[in-house]
Amino acid sequence: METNKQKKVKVPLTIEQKIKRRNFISFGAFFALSGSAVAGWKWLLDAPDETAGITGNAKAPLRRALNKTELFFRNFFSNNHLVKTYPESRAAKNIRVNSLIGIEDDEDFDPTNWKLAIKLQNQKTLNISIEEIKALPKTEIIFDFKCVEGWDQIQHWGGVKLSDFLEHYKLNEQTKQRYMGLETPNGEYYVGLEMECVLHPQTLLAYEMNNQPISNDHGAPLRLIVPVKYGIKNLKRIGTMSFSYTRPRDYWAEQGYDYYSGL
Ligand SMILES: Nc1nc2c(c(=O)[nH]1)N[C@H]1C(S)=C(S)[C@@H](COP(=O)(O)O)O[C@H]1N2
Ligand SMILES: [Mo]
Repeated sequence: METNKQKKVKVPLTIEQKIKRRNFISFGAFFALSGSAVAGWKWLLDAPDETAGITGNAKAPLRRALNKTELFFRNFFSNNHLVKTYPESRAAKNIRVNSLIGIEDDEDFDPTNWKLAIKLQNQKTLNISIEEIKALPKTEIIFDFKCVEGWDQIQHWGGVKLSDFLEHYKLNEQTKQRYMGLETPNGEYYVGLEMECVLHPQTLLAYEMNNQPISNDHGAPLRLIVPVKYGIKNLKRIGTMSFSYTRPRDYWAEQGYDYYSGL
């Protein structure tokens, strides 16, 4: 007996047909993916800018993502890890000079009258000379200094541990605040640091580079050396120090760079 049901026979695809089909799938996937990439990019471009404040110049969704990654890495690494150190023989003889914001055109700067000004509550200021700072116990560090612009160099710095300094001047009460702000004497370059990083055992108020007093270009008479951060946070020629519960202003964060800038 015959049925009118037709039997379906699967005809194997020819090579040409197979190629055609694969081309179709891969071009389809390519256009779909690039389409969504363009749409995503456009969405980001059209997104509102973040409210300029302590950080600036980024799209709001991008800043949210940056803050999330920062939180992740802060929990993951924390400011408590020690940065790798090197023997003195590895230290560079010629230390690279990067930017000179707040140093270069400061005709008013007088090295003989320089004092570190520590801003306390009630408008009080504590002024400390370089001799007083040099009289405190000295610590040296040889580590790989890293600039966000893509260079690094093993450098040798000497000075007082910032935590020793704060303890010596009985500033423990101030360190209960969450941040420290540092600025050049003319206020043109400024950074903000979380207190864990301020109190980190490798953070120095440095007055020596390769066993010599720091030269002007590198921030004489006193600069910050904070190995757990990128170069941008290592302020040269400190003029003022202050404490706060909220993030202090930060030169590069205002330009869109990461506020935390940790390593
Ligand atoms: N006052 C001041 N400090 C500064 C800068 C600056 O322009 N002005 N540049 C920062 C950057 S981006 C880096 S990488 C280091 C470079 O320090 P160096 O010039 O001693 O190598 O200093 C940091 N501290
Ligand atoms: Mo830098």
